[in-house]
Amino acid sequence: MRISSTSLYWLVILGYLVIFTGCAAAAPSREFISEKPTKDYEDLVVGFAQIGAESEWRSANTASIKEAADQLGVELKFSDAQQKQENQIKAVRSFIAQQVDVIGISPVVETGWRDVFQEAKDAAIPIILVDRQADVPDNFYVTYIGSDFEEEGRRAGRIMVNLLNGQGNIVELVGTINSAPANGRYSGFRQITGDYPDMKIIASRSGDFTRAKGKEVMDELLKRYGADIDAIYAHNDDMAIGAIKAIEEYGLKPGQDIKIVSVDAARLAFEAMIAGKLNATVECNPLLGPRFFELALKVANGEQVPKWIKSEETVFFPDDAAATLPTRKY
Ligand code: GYE
Repeated sequence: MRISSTSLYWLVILGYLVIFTGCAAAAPSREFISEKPTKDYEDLVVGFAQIGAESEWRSANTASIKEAADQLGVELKFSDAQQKQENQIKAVRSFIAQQVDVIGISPVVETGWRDVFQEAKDAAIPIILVDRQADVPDNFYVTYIGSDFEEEGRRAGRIMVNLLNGQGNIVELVGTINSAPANGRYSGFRQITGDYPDMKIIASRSGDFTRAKGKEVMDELLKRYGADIDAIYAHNDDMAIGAIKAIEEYGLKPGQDIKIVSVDAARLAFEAMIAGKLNATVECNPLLGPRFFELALKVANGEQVPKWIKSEETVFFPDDAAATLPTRKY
């Protein structure tokens, strides 16, 4: 059969039309392929693996995160690990299973995170470290929001040098063993006091960042060293408050017979300074909620963020405590 050239021409055109319109109908538009929709706070689902409620600082931190989520309209899945790493690991796994957009975590200790962080990485869920660092390579988390713990330790060290005129016996109430703030505050303090051979750290014991443990450890240290103790360096205010109680029960005057420097600058520290029982507190800011969600949104939208968002902090002394207390938010 012969096909005329005109018919062939129309056949080819028809063929093109069929193929082209078919493809166009089946394929999504180009715009849809190349651009992911930008998320807003209301679209954001965030998992937060909190440590627990060991201190005033922690309670303020939890409140800040929950309030910020509420105000911004973010869907927050919040888990309290009751100070146990295994619970935090479980929480992260459950956030991965629920396919949240971003995971925030305050790692109770520095080590032991690689496997579970790798699982989040495999699921393409970014991790933001909030408040405490983890000992993992840089590419296991997008950013760290929090303090410079070594600098806090150095600040406490400088204050202690002044209080003791470079000479005296110090006992140290360490935070949770192997936690980032305990490690940083421990080494920062020594970077300063190490230059003063007459300042001796005669004991260094963990009070796990709690008031009860701070009191318990201090009871024991007072039994052992009694009035030989010139000063206490407490890694947080709660342990300092526990120690103050122990000193009073022992019959000495906290803030006078035994000088005390602690970290956090929570309201209870201001009250103790006003009462003359605490000599200084080094600030550590727990109000990280708004910053955390701001970064979580950026990260969820694929924006670049700095690797460390450092908190700005200062130190406080009894002289201004009464005037400053009303301005303190935690
Ligand atoms: O100093 C302490 C809390 O990780 C910086 O944890 C935080 C510390 C804070 O229990 O009070």
